[in-house]
Amino acid sequence: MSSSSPPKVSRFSGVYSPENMKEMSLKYKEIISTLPKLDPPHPTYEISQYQGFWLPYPVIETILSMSEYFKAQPSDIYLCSFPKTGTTWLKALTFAIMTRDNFDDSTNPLLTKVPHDCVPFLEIEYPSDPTSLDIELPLLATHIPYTCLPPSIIESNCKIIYICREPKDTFVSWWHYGKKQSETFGLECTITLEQEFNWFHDGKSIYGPYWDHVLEFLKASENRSESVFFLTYEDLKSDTICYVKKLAEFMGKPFSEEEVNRDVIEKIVERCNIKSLSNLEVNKSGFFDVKPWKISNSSYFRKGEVGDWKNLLTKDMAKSIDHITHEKFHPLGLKFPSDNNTKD
Ligand code: PAP
Repeated sequence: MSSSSPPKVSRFSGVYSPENMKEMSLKYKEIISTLPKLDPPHPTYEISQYQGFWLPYPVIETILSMSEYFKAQPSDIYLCSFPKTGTTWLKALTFAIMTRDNFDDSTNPLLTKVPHDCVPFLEIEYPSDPTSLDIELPLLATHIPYTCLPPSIIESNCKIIYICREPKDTFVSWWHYGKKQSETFGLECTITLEQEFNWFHDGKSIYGPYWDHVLEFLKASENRSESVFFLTYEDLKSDTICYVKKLAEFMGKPFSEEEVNRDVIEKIVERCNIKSLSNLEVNKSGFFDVKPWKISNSSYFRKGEVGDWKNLLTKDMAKSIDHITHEKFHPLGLKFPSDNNTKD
């Protein structure tokens, strides 16, 4: 290595070989076989309850392995979220903030890669090859709940950014995503809206309970405010420029006056808005393809609106979700713009 090469970043303390991974996997599978299973099972994914959360088997395996071998770097920033709460947008914005000096308008990777290929997911990359997370850009993402994060993330006091979204919109986004995935791969969608809704409502959806996922990070942001930044999709939508500034400050990359005068913030916001991203060829026709996952990039971009639940949920469905949200979130002061919409 020449003296000018950047130091090798290593986030895996084990010895990587496909054989080792297989052996580890067997050990973890044994543990997973003892965990409570969803009964009756979900027709499209297998989940078990681990530390209070309903997680796919491969994710539990990854959590167990990472608790032993994942070595977070103190400068890492982790983007954490429940599925369908704004992860893709947050990835694009933080990647653009972090790399703004590295690329110009024609070379930005966001033009040719889906944001999920710019910022890796722990639970997707780690199982296929944990050394693939030895990346230099210290920006990583995960849907893993706070209590199940690799201990080294907390011990190293890494920065965490958590994005949360109103639960009814989160559920509706998930529902459409599932349908789109089925359509893309020519599969029949055998689940009814009511069934899927009941799983979400009862906390038995993938990575659920949604409310506990959010609360753990919200509490962490209160107890460790210097390390955990909590924001909502709705706030980000209502004043994107203000939140991009806050994100940059939190990430230790504040915008200079000169950058502000050059409209650097506005350009980042524009590049990452849903219209710009969804119009790119890579996001219209490409696939996010990391075995065993294959997801059409276009399924990450739908409407990107606040309040779309009104077009799908019945009044009773909305009320029952609002009831839980009121009980769980209001005591901690977390409210959404549509909170009062289903009151009689
Ligand atoms: P993931 O958990 O699978 O990564 P995630 O990105 O968190 O998905 O959520 C997808 C939602 O974010 C979609 O919402 P919708 O179904 O209500 O439309 C998607 O449209 C929205 N989204 C994606 N990119 C953006 C963006 N740049 N700005 C605003 N919303 C976005």
